[in-house]
Amino acid sequence: EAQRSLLLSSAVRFPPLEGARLSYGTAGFRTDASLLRSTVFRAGILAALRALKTRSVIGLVITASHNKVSDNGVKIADPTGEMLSQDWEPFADSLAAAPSPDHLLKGIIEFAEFEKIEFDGRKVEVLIGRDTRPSGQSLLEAAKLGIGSIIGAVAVDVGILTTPQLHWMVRASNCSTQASEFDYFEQLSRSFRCLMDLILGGSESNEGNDKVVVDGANGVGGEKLLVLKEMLNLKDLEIEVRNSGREGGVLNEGVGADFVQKEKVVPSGFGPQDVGIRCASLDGDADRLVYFTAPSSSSKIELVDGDKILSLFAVFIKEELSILNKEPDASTGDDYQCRIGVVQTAYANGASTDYLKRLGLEVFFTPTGVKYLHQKATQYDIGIYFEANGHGTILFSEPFLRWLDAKNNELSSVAKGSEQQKAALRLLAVSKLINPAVGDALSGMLLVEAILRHKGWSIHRWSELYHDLPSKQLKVKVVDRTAVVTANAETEVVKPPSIQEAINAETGTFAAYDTCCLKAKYPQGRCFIRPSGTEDVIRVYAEASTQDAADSLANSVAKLVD
Ligand code: 16G
Ligand code: ZN
Repeated sequence: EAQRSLLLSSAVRFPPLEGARLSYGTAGFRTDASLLRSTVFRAGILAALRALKTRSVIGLVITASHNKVSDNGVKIADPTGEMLSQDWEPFADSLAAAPSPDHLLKGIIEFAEFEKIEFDGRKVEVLIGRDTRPSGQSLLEAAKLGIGSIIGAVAVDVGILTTPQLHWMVRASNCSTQASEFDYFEQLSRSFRCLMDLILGGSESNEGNDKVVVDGANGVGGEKLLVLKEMLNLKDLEIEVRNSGREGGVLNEGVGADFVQKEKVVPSGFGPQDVGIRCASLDGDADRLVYFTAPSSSSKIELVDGDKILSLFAVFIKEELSILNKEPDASTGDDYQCRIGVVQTAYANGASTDYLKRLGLEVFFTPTGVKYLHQKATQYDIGIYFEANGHGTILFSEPFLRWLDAKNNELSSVAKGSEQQKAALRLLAVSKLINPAVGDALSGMLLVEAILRHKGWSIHRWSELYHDLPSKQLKVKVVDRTAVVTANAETEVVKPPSIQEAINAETGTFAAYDTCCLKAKYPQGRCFIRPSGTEDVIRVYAEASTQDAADSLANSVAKLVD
């Protein structure tokens, strides 16, 4: 009864949205910030219920990532730091859509009964983090009230954080006592220094290569990187941060990883003075990372995207594993069949997939959205996942890490200081450096820097791992994006039925008996369409052996959708 009246009294303060109906998409709820208060209040209730259900610390992040500064959004992090479990998404949608406080209350009671959630007053915490958007403060208050309207749930404001920091803190809170932002920085800097100590001896001279310039998207990432840099106190790597937001630039406006990856031009604040220098760009909440170099003549940058970061990580991990498993003289006999898997989406450049397969790796495709990639990656001993847009990380299974630890202990008595033992230590350091909850631009960047240093590679050498196939992305505005339904990790349209045939005909995917006499319309052509998870559009992606061909394929398929 007390619970009912508490909920009703706060719910009346957050009238539901008229008209606009939000759904908990790939990135939670996201829209213009002025429309979000009621939704964030309800997301607070959702997070509190999730905390009661799991009896664990839950996270609530207020961010709209790479979207414009006037937008905002809210999403929930589960106890492991992963995205909210997908079976709760329909409930999130119905909470957000409840037309009145009474409906809201009724929905909550029914769901709580169904999920057997007990309101026994035992204390559970919800950590609230937010990005630098000015609307964050008022949405934070709405989230607090939502959480506070569930008896037993306590809102903990952890301030302005990158999205991956919040996910990391939720995960850490549920398995250790060291879960503060300071602990996050400590862990990153300790494991990075450890990794650097293990590679310095073997690497070639790195002259001219000891600097990286980072575009902070005028968001939270630049500021946090400056803190991390202080703690790292590096002598052999200079990190210069631009667009940290301190200079007054606007969040994501002409800056940031999304802008750089989509437009293929330098972000503002970068120019001819940076030719030849390794540059990196974070997105507005620092969960995406891309690298690039400034062009000397043409206006297009050389882009080193998520696929190439993935490839760099894969090459390195594979090499370290083979060092670890070679050297039979030092071998302790207990071999472990480590399953490495690489997870990509259909947006991955075809050249990257070919390259990874040539390395002998198992490559798996999932639909777009971190929750899908992450889940698949957990099925391997070492699962490496990345979206082309720069979001990704490496997951290590518990059994593998236990084996690695034991292996390292044994090696330290029989083969102390050997390359084999160093490989074990390097892999252990990587597992501590990389964020196990979600893609993290800061930890990802430190890992890239360490690997480049280890291999003595410039950004050009890295970029030359393979050559991207020319590609083109378009979006077509539609009234109802749900009319398009896809299968096979979004590579095939199943509804409306005729579209896939038309795409095949356009791409030149003929039945086998045709290929001997017909020349493919687009050599290396590949094209797919999918409904966006964040906007009312159908996205078109095309790839072919030349830019003109990719453009023309994308254009003709876009016409099919219109
Ligand atoms: C969200 C997803 C991102 C995906 C993007 C696609 C998360 C945390 N973020 O930003 O992974 O690439 O949506 O957007 O899952 P789209 O569906 O509009 O193309
Ligand atoms: Zn982001």
